[in-house]
Amino acid sequence: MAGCFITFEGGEGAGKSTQIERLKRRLGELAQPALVTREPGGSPHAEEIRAFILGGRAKHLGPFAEALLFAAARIDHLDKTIVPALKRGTHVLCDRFADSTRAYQGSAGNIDKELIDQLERVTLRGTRPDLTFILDLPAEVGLARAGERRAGRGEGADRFEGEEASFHHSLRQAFLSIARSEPKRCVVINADQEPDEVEAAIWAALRARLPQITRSRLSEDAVRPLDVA
Ligand code: Z5A
Repeated sequence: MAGCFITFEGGEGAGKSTQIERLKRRLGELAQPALVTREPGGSPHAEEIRAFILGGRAKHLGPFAEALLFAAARIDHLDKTIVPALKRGTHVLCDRFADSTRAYQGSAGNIDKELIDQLERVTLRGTRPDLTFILDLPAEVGLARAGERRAGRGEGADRFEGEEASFHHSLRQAFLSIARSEPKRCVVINADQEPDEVEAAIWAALRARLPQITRSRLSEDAVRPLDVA
């Protein structure tokens, strides 16, 4: 594909949205087109499924049925948003993707790994992230951040934020285990530091892993006519 597919993963309040916006801004300064999207959601039908799951209406169906709903949303998101953007050369910065199903429904929800692998294969149909940032921090720190933000907005906890502390601890281990098993794709970032420091760590990793997108397209455009001449 012409664009790069970059996903951000981690527990609640890890700072994914904050860092995705910062990365989009940096890429914009280099004239690298980037689309910000999220899961569950990212396309009109997937957003409907998001509201259903995060509203807690699928909880009684159990983790496997929830995994199927996340997969259904992901299929629409891939077909309507992600794949078309990558094909036209736009980089996709996605807040959560298939690793969240592995961590939340697979590890923390106790679904057999082979079943999750099979579901992932039929859902993704070959479209996998080029790079995944796993924003790592103690569960308590992330939950406190998410709680503060919710209180500021007058909102209550959603389906997953309301889970017990042990669930959130096992999530952290699940994401770290994914990173260990796929070191070429995944980079673990210490998210328990100032936003500027997290941003710098992400940029350094991006320069090392996908250097082509950290170069300015403006200068490429500027030299092209000379090359032709
Ligand atoms: N889920 C699933 O179970 N299976 C799946 O397959 C998928 C998802 C795809 C989506 O929730 C839920 O769906 C999620 C997993 C599940 N569980 N929950 N809950 P969501 O999209 O509503 O929420 P989230 O993905 O967990 O994101 P978040 O809680 O909004 O956090 P974030 O995007 O990582 O963080 P943030 O919004 O950038 O920052 C949170 C607050 O911390 C905010 O006030 C910031 O200003 C502050 N912040 C950010 N960075 C820092 C630093 N470095 N220091 C201090 N404060 C900071």
